[in-house]
Amino acid sequence: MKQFTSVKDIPDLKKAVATAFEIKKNRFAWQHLGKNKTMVLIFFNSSLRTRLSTQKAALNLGMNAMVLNVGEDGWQMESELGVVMDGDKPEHLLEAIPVIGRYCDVIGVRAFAKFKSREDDYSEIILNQFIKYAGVPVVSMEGATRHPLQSYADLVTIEEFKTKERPKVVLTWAPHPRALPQAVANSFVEWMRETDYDLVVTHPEGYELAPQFMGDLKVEYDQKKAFEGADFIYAKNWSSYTSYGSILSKDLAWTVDEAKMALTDNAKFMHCLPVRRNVIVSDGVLDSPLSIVVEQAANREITAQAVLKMMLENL
Ligand code: SN0
Repeated sequence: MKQFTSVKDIPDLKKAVATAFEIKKNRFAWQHLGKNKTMVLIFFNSSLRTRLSTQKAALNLGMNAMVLNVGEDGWQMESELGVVMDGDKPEHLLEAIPVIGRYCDVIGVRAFAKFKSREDDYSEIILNQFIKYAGVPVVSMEGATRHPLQSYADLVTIEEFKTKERPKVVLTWAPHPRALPQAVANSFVEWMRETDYDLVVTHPEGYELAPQFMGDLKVEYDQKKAFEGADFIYAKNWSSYTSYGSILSKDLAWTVDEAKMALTDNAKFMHCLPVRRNVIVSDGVLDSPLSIVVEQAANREITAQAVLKMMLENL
């Protein structure tokens, strides 16, 4: 695997799930693969799980891992092409990326949507510059439009906890005080559509995800109806795609609570974290045995390792 930015980069998804379970049984069995290999993890945005799980995954494979927090530890970086650099950004990605590529064998990049322009965000300017200029494989640690490491862990978690061959999986929008990217939701839909699960997406009007992710999937605008008989409830806030980056609703009637979970078939509750308690989901649900958010986060280490393993096998 030369890059990992979407489900399309996985050659065989069933095999990828099997690999994750194999790694989970003995995560230290492939230390030879990463010997004398180095991963650099570059963060343009905050992180807890992605940073620690991806670093841990690299260490499990015998790699070295170095982390750079752009903006804190490094120079502020310019990404625009042809710009006169007389402002506050001393370094251009055009030099920084190939230089970083000389110090490592794999690069991980986190670069969220900036919400200045939908066109810029949806063309993944930063991630694509890394792919073009790094000279080594690139892993997306959440780009502007997708969070594939998260979705891979989500899929493995559902496979781990499902009690039916074809579970009903519901992605529900939930309120949030800030305007968040669509990346986690886009990616979740993209990965789930590669399975044969019964996938239902529910959100208020105006929160329709980009057509390239939804395809022919219909939205259920009635959240309670969507929850009926569900096996998994995946909650996430995102800002509007159509009215790009805006918050159209903070309606707490969309918060996931015990009454709504009672409509499901004893569904497990999932969220990528960090989660705003009593805004996205009630304490009662998050602290109940139905919540599998910690197990879900734990699987981030496993699937990050699966991605790095697939890359190292090709180096
Ligand atoms: C990010 C997002 O894409 O929604 C990362 C999720 C893995 N989440 C946030 O930025 C949450 C920030 C907040 O204020 O709650």
